[in-house]
Order: sequence, then C-alpha cells, then structure tokens
Amino acid sequence: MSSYGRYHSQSYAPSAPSLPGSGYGQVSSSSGYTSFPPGTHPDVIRSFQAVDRDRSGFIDEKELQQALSSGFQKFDLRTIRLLMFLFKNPNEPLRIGPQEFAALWSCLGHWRAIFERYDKDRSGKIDPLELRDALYGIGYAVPASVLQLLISKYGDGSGRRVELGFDSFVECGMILKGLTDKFKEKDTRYTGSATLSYDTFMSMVIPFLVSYD
Ligand SMILES: [Ca+2]
Repeated sequence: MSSYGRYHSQSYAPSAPSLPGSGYGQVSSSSGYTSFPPGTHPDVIRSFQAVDRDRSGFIDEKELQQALSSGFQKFDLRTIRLLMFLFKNPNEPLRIGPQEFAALWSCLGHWRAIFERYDKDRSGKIDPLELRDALYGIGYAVPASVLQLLISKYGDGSGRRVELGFDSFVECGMILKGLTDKFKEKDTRYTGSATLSYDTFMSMVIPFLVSYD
C-alpha cells in the first residue's frame, strides 16, 4: 500500500535499527523466504518463520495473529482482518507474504510509538482525549462526533468510559487514516472538499466496513 509508505522508514523501535546490507533480507533459497526487503530486522523474519509452520512463505490470519501477539501484544482477530485487508497482496487476498509482513510490522511499530507517546497517564490504554490528541498529532483533525462514534464500538455496554488497548487503537487509527487517504486522493489540492460520484464513494467506504465486520 503506497499510502502507508511514509510509515515504513520510521520502523518499530529505536533499539532495533534496520541493518542494511546485513544479509537478513536475502534469507535462504530453499525455504521460500527470498523476498523480505533488504535490511529487514532478523526478529521480524524470525517471527514470520515461527508461525509459517508449513514453510509455504505465506501466513494466514490466525498465524498473523500469533506472530503479532508475540511481537507486540494480543491482537483481536477483527483487527487482524483489517490489517490483512490493508496490507494484502492483490494476488493473495487471504494470506500475506514476507513483503507485506515486513511493511505491516514496521507500520505497527510506528503506531506503537504514537500509542506510547500519547498515553499520557501511562495507563497502557488510550482514552478518548488521548486518542483525539494522538490523531491530531499525526495530522488528522477528526470531528468529535466522529471520534465518539468510532470509540463507541469498543465499549462494553456498561456506559463506562471507553479506553482502547493497542490493537483497538491501531484499528481506529488505520480506519481513519485509510479513509482520509482515500478522500485525499479525490481532494488533491487539500481543500477539505471533494466531489465524488456515488459509485466512487461507495467503493471507497464499503471495503472498510466489510473488513471491519
Ligand atoms: Ca492512558
């Protein structure tokens, strides 16, 4: 996904710099792991290999869930489905390969850094105000009414204030970013307005709704 490209270079942790030329990107011929981007951190490759038990060079949603849950923290399967949708290879809609996995991992690292930066009270969760600030901080001025709607999905029905764990935070962030990017494609001069046909509008929005169950 080229629209997520700007996240790729910021990688996932200062302690884990990319290692260009270290050879990890060209891991082995026979195992099928030929296509990690050069400089992919060995931990990322290891995570992929650990869950790709049949050595097919691809992983499905359950395996992705397992890989991300060990690298970051537990991911809801719903979030995994959204990530699969956003990072899928057009030829392989139900599984992802090394390239997509590396891009996804790097993107998640970026979200992790945002999560930690804006979790001001260090609660390990993002509350609605922290979410608003985080989104604003990365350039998305989302109307309060929209945020409220989005967050309401994560409530437990008790009426208590909703707080988001990392996976839900990623989910919210990626939906807003994904839809905003789609809109920007039609608003090339960044005026905040765009004219689109009904068909275009529906084909922009529906994939998010479908993947997001
Ligand atoms: Ca917090």
